[in-house]
Amino acid sequence: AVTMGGSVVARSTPPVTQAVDLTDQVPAGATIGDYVGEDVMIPMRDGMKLHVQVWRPKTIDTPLPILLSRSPYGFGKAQVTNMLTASYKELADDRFIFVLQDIRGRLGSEGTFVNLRPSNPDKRGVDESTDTYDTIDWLVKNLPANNGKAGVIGVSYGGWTAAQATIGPHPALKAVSSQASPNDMFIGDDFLHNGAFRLDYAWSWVSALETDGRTMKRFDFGGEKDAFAWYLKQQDLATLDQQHLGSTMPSWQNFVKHPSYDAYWKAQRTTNNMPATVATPNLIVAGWYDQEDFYGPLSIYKEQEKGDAKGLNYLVVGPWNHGGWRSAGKSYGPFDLGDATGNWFRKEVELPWFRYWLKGQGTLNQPEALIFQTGSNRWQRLDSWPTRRSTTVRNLYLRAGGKLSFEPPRGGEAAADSFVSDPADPVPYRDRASIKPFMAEGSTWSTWLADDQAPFTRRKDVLFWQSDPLTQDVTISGDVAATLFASTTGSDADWVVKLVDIYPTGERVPAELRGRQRMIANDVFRGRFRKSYERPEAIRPNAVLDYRIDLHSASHRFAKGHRIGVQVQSSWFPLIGRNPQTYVPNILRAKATDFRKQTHRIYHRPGQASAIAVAVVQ
Ligand code: PG9
Repeated sequence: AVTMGGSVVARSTPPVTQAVDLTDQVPAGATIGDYVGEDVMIPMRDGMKLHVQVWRPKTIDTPLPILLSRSPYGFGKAQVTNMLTASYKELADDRFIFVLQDIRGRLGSEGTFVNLRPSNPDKRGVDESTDTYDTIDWLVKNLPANNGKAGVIGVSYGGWTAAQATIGPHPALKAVSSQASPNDMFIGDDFLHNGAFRLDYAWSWVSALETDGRTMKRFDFGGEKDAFAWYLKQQDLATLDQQHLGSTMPSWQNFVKHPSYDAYWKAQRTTNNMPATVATPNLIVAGWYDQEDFYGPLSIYKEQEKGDAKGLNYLVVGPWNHGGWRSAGKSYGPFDLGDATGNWFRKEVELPWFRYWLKGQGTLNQPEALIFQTGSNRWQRLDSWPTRRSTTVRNLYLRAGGKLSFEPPRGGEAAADSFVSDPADPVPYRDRASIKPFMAEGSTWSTWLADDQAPFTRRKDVLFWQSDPLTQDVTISGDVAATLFASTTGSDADWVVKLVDIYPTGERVPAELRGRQRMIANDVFRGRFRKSYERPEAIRPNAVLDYRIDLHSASHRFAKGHRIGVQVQSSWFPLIGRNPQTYVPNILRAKATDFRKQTHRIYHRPGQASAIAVAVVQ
């Protein structure tokens, strides 16, 4: 048995954090329901030993498959109990041998932790794939009563390790389910979006995870509950780790060292490392409201699809936040989802997936893409994603006078709208009162995308367009992308675009939803990367330039009587660190004097018609 001191914050989704005592991690011979637990140290090819908890049914008559989860967060007793009795109950009731592993350098495992350790193509060294290979090899050879088949499952960091398992896979690995895995930290997942730095997430996560390998310490904001105020006070982001934690944090310093899309980021891109020809069945799972890794699973699916001649790459997108399918999933914020979507997914999709591949039981009735349509609360079984079914890409034009319309602008209308973006007074990403650090006690970070977006339209630095009330339902299904024709008096700028569903105000609408603006698609783009993520450039002041902003995709029904809305702003704090609006080579090193107020303009005239392209179902 391993003995360790200290305390950790174990990942359970959602919410993010839960303190557990490691000494309590797995009492040898402990039981949870019908399962009995045991600690094992498994040797890797370089001699390091990695810690696992093995949980198996007390009596096994017929050999069972192994289901492996690998995580940097630790598996506390409370979390394992929750897994076996609730969040993985369907699988547990069906009987698998669960193996929960601390990845290299974390908690009970030896070696050095490297955040998203890049894959080692020649496999002469070690990486998460070789560690998975060695673990499975040991397990199938040594665990009593196993059937020689293994699967890997996990959410987020654990979803990423499931994706790594498919690289140079062990022959006993028969299927994975990579859930909410990040794909590219610079382009669209936890740490940056289109080159814009996710300040609170990056700081809170790195400071919690990298202070040491054994514990996960929530950063102490010195009693400051208002994360907005705390971050605004920080003058020197490049040395935040040294100032507040007394030493450098490897990931934080990498953010400082790699301000553009260089080899450091590309080496980490999950799909740059996954095999071009898909050989391991993968059930990729994503949530429309994933506040952390939404780009990841959708882009992994899309890229893997190119090499999926055998049809082993599948996609599920449900109405969930990060990991939301591990709980009931009856609602998201104030939005009723019509059914317990998480329970349904685990019973009807995830369990049959692993029963089929690991036990040879049942049939695989899995459509290529199982997509939940928000607004109508319907699952759709599609033969591709985006669907090739009858959709037409149509532009929703931003027009003069705050009008949003499928009709393009005509000459003679006002050509542009402008606003002043002041870095000293950035637009909060949520209502100020609810901005806590994302990991803080009582944080509602996990549902922030359900927040009503209407209050932001009252700010002068948020531009807003809305359609007339819809005379019939408008359903979109597929990619969403904005093209902004924009200028700034500065030499750099961020562009934030939100597509919202505006509920009517009538008496018949539940009070909480009346006039509410529901987020359907969103993202930020850092202007300096307009031509290339590799070679950022200053923006020419006052030049009208076009920016294409990927808003990912959506499957949503805007109901009759609702309106469609678009908001454009230039800051989103402290979700996104501020852009000084004066071009500096490295924004994390920007000085207070670099931050300047600037006027931004969004154009909507013929030839420069800013618009959001959506795939409208016919
Ligand atoms: N979103 C988290 C994460 C994944 C990978 C790297 C960094 C953070 C997570 O929930 O694990």
